[in-house]
Amino acid sequence: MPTSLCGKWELLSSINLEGYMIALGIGSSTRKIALKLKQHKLIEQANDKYVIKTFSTFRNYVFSFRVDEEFDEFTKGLDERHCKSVVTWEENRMVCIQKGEKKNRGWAHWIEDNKLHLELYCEDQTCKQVFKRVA
Ligand code: VL7
Repeated sequence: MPTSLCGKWELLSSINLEGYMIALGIGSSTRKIALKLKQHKLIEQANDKYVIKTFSTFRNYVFSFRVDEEFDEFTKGLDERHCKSVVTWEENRMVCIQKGEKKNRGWAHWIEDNKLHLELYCEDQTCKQVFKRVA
């Protein structure tokens, strides 16, 4: 079994969130706010169902899925697009492909050095985030 991603996480660092948001077509005023946010994540699992909640003082983003089952994702409060998304495990990485209007879109989560890592990618841009565990 892969290391559990479940729990509460607090953002430590982001690299190239700006480039990722530009690739998604996010306007400059929203980008400016988003860059300053302290994000938290809550990852929960019940049987084969996962819920990933990303919180901030500005907006929250919550979605749920079953591994290996395609689902309709609407990125409400983010770029507001519809995707056909599917999450799979690749070794110890939880990998999502988000099929839709944007090419080469998806993300991957994994644990390394007790931290939660997230790579978000869209077109030719990759954003890398690291989260630390909080009680
Ligand atoms: C990823 C960047 C930037 C629009 C608002 C910013 C609000 C807090 O989807 C996410 O995580 C998933 C991967 O899909 C799994 O953990 C949340 C949000 C970070 C998106 C786009 C800026 C507008 C940020 C919700």
